Amino acid sequence: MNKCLVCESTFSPFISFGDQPIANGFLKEEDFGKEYLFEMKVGYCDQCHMVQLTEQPDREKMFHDQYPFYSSLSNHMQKHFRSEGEEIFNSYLNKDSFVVEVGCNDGIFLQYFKDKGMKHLGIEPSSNVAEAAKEKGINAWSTFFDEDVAKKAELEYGKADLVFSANVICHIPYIHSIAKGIESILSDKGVFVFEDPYLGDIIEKTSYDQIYDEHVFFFSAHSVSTLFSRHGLELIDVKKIPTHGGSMRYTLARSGAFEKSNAVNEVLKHEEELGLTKFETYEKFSKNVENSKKNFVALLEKLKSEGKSVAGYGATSKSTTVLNYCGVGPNHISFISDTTPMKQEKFTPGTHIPVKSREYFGQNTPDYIVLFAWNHKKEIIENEPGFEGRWITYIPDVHVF
Ligand code: DWN
Ligand code: SAH
Ligand code: ZN
Repeated sequence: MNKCLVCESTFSPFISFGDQPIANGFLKEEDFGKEYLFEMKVGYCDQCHMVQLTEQPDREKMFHDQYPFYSSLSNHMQKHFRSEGEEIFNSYLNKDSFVVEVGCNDGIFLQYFKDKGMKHLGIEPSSNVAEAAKEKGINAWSTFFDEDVAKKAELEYGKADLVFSANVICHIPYIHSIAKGIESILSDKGVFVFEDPYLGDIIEKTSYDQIYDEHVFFFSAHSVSTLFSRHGLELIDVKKIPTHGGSMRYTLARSGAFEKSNAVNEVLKHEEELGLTKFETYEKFSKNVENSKKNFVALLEKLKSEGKSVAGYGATSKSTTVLNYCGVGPNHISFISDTTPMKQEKFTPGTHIPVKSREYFGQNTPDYIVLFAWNHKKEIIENEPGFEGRWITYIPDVHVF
């Protein structure tokens, strides 16, 4: 039995992915023997509806001065965050507002507010990416956000009119400290807006690759409203967004400060219909994941027996779960192409597939390529008009296109 990180009720896991390494722990050959592994299991708490990992590595093992994910490498994501900044500004802010971002990475979201000359602060523990933000003139503190850091930020800059966070809140197990910090720094009419991969999409698409060490929570409107209402924050709006393979944007404010949009009740109702509040849904998901693995391995085996060459596109965190869970290594996939300099000439965590540059891919074109960065499909297909091989995906099921 495990204890819920939100409400402390006990629950049993519904799936195990076996031993998994640090998803972003790309490594050199001399470090192959020293990898940290943990058993990755996921459970559903029927008391507060939170889907969660039962165990997560220490935060310093994942977020440090060599964190290899740089948000701004995707042009589509840059556009997404610029228009999102604009939308939030028009709805809730003015030029004198103060904006705080939890997990600003290389500054992809704060850039818009910096360009407007607005007061802002990014809090980002991975110092290499925080440094990249600072080089763009963004004001950032390189530390883990929590209740104490929120107090320090308030002392130095005052109350925040917007606390924003994208793809970060679902990474933080000490969630009550985060909620308390946000509640304390928000101004009376301030809003807390955050987005994360949506549980409904994960279930519908069998996108089990969203499950890896960094993602401790898989949110729904049910779990988010239950969690934050314990801290006096009310879910006032929700919006489905297409990023990261299907996400939800949640807007919260002090209870009673704003009228609640109809969208909240609509999504809550939709979640009941999807079965997100029923354990059986997760048992079924677990079976779908096993099937996905069987089909993925069978396809790679078949291509191998036919003598076809297969590579990968995008050395994502998500691919670490797929490769390790399916037991797929350099025998099946000869290399993975990725534009991140910090990942290139290293090997994938656990399975040790070489990561190569886009130029290398251009010179070593395979017959088939597995799209591990499937969430960037549109951008990638646009960028690769000359690729004459076939693409493989495993979302929502294993197929070639
Ligand atoms: O939640 C998280 C999200 C925001 O980002 C983090 N925990 C870690 C990370 O997850 P991911 O690694 O699964 O993210 P992406 O955005 O799917 O990673 C894309 C990878 O593909 C990057 O390494 C860059 C690479 N890439 C590429 O080689 N060519 C990306 C694009 C768009 C390209 O054209
Ligand atoms: N917001 C960016 C980055 C997401 S990657 C985007 O959407 O693209 C997840 C980020 O969360 C990493 O940069 C990591 O360093 C940061 N992070 C992890 N724990 C955190 C914490 N306690 N406070 C602030 N940021 C945190
Ligand atoms: Zn719970």
